[in-house]
Amino acid sequence: MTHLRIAAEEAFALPELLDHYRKLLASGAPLDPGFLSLWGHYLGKSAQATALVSRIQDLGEGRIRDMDDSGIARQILSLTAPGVQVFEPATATALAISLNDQLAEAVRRHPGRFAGLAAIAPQNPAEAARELERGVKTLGLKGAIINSHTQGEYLDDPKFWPIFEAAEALRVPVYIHPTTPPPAMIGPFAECGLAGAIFGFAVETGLHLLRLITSGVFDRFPALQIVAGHLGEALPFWMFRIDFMHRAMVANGRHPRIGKLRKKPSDYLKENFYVTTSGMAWQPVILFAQSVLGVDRVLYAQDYPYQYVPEEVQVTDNLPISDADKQKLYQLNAERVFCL
Ligand code: 1DF
Ligand code: MN
Repeated sequence: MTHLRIAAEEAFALPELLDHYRKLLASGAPLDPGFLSLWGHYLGKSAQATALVSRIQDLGEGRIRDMDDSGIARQILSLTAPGVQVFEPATATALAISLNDQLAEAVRRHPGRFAGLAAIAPQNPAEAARELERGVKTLGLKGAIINSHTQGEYLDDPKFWPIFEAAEALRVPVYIHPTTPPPAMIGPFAECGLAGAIFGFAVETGLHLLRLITSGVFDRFPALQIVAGHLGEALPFWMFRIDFMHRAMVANGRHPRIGKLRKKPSDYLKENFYVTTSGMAWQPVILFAQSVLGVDRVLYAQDYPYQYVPEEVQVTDNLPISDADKQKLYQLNAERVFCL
């Protein structure tokens, strides 16, 4: 059986965003060291950086050729990290609107090959909620992309909850994609070169996802669905201990912000999260995630163009699972969560 493969965490950037990044890098203002480590590198002169920056801006024939070469029928496109989240609120909000318009245009040109998530600027939560609604209702986008923390702030802060309220009402998911740790966290990662996709991304984003659970976001928004990459940023591996320690901390009142929840932390992970295989083309961990979250909660992603390996789908094609479960992984789970 040949599968229709949908890839759910596929990055793009556009000249307008990269121009803003260049301006920020050249501004002489104190820069987030994580941002500098990402875009100081990619907008530099190395051949690897130039090739990536060329691929990431292609929303047409070049990208479709790469998809054909790697067996991908359709990409769910999302604005690359850190999106618009590093700018001041007015700039970020306006930029998100413009980039979403351009994304929707690319999807209209290639409706069978692309779908997209709306970029939003959590810096202005009310405007972010409004842009998510416009993105879904007017532009036909399929959810929101948020590249983890926004200038050191996390979405468990109730000031951001208008975004979750909108997502829940629109019945669309929020994809929480990694970025580098914020200034208060990055030091010990950056000094040894581990702040990026190699490890720092997952630590920071896993923390972010867990904060959503322990702060009670899903008791307030029980229908909210979060999509996380990299097989849940290691949270599935931690579930037993998190449940155990959460129970103990609630019982002994050890911290004011670890309080009683309606369910166990692992229950929210199973009921309010989808995880994708982005960057994790490795059978043991995919099978592990399926075994603890269920085959309906794990979907395929490639992490194009950052982790573009043309023959990579062989790994998932060869998983020792039924064709029916493989179709869930490649196609049906994505169609359900993104309402394709
Ligand atoms: C990297 C990887 C950078 C991913 C990303 O955003 C990113 C990287 C700037 O390797 O530097 O999204 N990724 O998701 O694999
Ligand atoms: Mn990614």
